[in-house]
Amino acid sequence: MAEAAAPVVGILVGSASDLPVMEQATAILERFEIPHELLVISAHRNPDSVDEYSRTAEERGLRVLICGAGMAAHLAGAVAARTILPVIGVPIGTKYVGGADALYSTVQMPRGVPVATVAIDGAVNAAVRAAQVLAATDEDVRKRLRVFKESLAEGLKL
Ligand code: RP5
Repeated sequence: MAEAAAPVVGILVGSASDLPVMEQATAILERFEIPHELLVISAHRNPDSVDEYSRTAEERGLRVLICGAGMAAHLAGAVAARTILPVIGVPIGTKYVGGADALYSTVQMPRGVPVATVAIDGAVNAAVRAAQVLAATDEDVRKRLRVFKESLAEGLKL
């Protein structure tokens, strides 16, 4: 049996309660046939694991990281502080303050440490953005993005 390809996109979520949103990102990556992994790992509850994951992500072959968290959403920023890989942040909307807490926590990064932040609950766009990053050096992903774009014009429901 052929071995599964090593993941090039890492999806991190701050809590299992974020999974219903963040699994939309895995669905898009599967559509683009991009090998990925998904971990529940919290900047606040598992800080040492976040540290280890972020510092070793590049040498393990990961090329883009997507981080989704809600409320005091520090996951994407904590990861971005520890890697040169591009980090895409997904602020998760919770029942409090309409998700503005997570949006501001994710997007308001200091100079030199960017987190490319999508809309509240924007896991689909995070995955599309990750595919666009990989497409810079992967013609197959470029082709799939073109097909995806055409299917949007034809009314694809996401
Ligand atoms: C954040 O707090 C998580 O990302 C989640 O969105 C929110 C609530 O987490 P739980 O208390 O449901 O685990 O850290």
